[in-house]
Amino acid sequence: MRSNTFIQFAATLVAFVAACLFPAWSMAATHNVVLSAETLPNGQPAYKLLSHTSSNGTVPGYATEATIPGPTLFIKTGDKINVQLTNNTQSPVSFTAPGLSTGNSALAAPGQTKSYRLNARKAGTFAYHDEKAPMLGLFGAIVVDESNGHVQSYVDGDGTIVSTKRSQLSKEFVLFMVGSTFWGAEISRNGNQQPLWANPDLGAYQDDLLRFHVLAVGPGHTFHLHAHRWIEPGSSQKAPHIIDTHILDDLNNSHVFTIKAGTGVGPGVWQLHCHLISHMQSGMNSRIHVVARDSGQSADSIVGASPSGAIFNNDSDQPGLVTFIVSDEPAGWFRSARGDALSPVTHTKSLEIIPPGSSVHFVMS
Ligand SMILES: [Cu+2]
Repeated sequence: MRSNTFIQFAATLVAFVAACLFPAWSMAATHNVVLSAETLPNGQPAYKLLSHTSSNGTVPGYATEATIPGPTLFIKTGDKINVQLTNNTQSPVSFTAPGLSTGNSALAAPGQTKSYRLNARKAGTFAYHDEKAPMLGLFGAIVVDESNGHVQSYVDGDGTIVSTKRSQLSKEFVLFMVGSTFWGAEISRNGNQQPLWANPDLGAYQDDLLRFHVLAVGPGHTFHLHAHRWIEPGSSQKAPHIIDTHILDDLNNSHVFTIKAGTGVGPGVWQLHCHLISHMQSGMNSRIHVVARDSGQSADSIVGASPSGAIFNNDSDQPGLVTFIVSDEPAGWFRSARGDALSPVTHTKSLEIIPPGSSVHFVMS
């Protein structure tokens, strides 16, 4: 009895000391995230968020549909994530987040459900994706923020570096650079997530604080945004490098920065693109329109072509997008992502039928 009391006292003391020394750990949350993998109307696979519960209670407002990129998971350093993935596609899929995963990478066969575990030991934005064919659409971002709420500082018009909290951000953009396309998502100030699909036109009011999470899946890219400058992550606080271009040189790179929209340049339409000229010429181009708050113009982002948009056999008011997989397979080297479903009608997997105004996307892995 007496030794039990001592053990309880010692355990309480250890917990108290740990909470004092490592406050982030003591506030760490466990997240249970339930996902499915779905096939979008154009044949591309995508992750869909079914539920997210957190031991600290707060979760974002997710899109109700399967999206590319998949849902953006916002967590804090020290948090744990349990992911349950159900595969509703016709091919095996998986879930991995290099840098966060704790060694599990089991494939879920069609119809199967698998579980994965992640630990967020350090702050940053990390890609999660399918291991086998991530470039087709099964990818998304996990944002691990410091528990004190600080995010990347921004550079003001006069060159001053201004420290920033997440609560000050007007919007956040997630941009995946894949093949010849930017895949975008927007997270509003209140946490609501909206898919922006392929090569969207981003929107913001002048002086809005915007955080960008730029990630690459597959071969590397060089991100460049016109008219804005930001701090190179990891450069010294005293003499930070100010940049407007960043190379993402492997599968799991990410680049995160905060800007003040239009600072030093005013309202305008600014291009963002891959600086590898061949990628840019192939379509890896987007833009951000920055409008004055009193101009009466809309600061809403304009969604790009969508895998759920109007294409043959899929009616929609949105502009559609078809995707071809370019491979070394004899005869099938140029195959629509929905080639299996389409070929009874078209008698080939290499033909797509689209209305004017649609987009065509190529994936070469
Ligand atoms: Cu590129």
